[in-house]
Amino acid sequence: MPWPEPHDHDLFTLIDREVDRQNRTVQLIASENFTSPAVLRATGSVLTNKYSEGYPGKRYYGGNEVIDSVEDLARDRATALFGAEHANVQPHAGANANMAVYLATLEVGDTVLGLRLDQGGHLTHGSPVNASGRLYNFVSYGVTTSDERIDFDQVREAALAHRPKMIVAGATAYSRIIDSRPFRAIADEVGALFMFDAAHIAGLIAGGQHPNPVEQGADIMTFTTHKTLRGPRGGAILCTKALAERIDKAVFPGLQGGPLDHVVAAKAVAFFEAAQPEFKDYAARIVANAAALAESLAGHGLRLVSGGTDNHLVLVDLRSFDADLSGKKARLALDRAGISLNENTVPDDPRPPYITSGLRIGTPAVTTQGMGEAEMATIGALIHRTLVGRDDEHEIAAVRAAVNELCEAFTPYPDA
Ligand code: DSN
Repeated sequence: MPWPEPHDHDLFTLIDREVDRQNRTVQLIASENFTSPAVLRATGSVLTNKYSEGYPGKRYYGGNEVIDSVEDLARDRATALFGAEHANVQPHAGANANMAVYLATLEVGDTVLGLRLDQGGHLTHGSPVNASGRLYNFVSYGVTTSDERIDFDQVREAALAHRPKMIVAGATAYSRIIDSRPFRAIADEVGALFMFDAAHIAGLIAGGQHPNPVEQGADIMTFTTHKTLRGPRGGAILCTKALAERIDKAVFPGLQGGPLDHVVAAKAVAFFEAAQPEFKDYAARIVANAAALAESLAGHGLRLVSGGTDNHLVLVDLRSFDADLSGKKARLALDRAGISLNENTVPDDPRPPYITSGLRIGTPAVTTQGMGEAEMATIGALIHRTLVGRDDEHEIAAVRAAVNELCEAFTPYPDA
């Protein structure tokens, strides 16, 4: 075939640089992970060439006999992994999965309850700058001021006052277990649908570390496949049989065009990997590592929102540590030191979302590369050292050297 020659040096040099960055620096972004070679292989396969609008057995294009089997395999593995009645594996992202659910179940202007952005919720849970907040009447609930955990009194009061058509649970920056049962009970009391956005914790659910919202009565569970679940970038929806047709129609043709078949295949690989016994051990190690990191950070005088963690992330409130240190300033200093994480709002944050007073720190990726509790103590100390020495380039360089040395023993892609 007339493939272009010479090799695209510019682009592939950039990819090589990114492999080097991932190999030599510490990845603590709570929503990131390292996929397996099998997931990478499926993502880079010729399935990217195919068009397959529709669903298995009901396509608008020919030549889909293999793709049908791939998508069936992905759907069957997803339903088996979470004990769901139906799966849609086509959403390109978690945001698309959430928007498809709204499109399937709500009319424009309908009332929905969701966790407020600065309390740990996601943009698609009704933020005014997101389509969810512009199209639907989202009413927010939050966390308590006392223990910074979901305030179920607030959820129930808001539900009784506003009679929502749907209640959305789930979070993007919340470090505690979310019990679906009180949400289910409140939804039943007001006749609302109950959707759980498990984008962050899908891998912890699959690995038996967190309760399964499907088993606890959620009508719908959305999730992403690339965070704790360790698959390719993408989203998925689980639902009851009763909602299946509406959900499928909302994903396609409602919201998206053709599915990304190479990504659907890689999702199937990730579901297979997550069903293996060793994935339970992996999920347990993510949680243990987050607890160890929390202990180290708290030991260095950093305040943790809610006092700690039950999942894969820690949310640090920097205000009591250093009133001048915003989340953004801290993140930029840590970036220079080779530690990647993100600034994040903390509950009732006085700073805007692009500055923030907090840091969100996650352990899925470092756990995948084999780091354990001893390394979490080291990373906690290096984060503290960077925050204190953020204006001293010698200190930053010293931390970066220590990070590089740590990563040498845990290189995620040594053969890349
Ligand atoms: N960007 C994802 C996260 O980091 O949590 C959510 O969209």
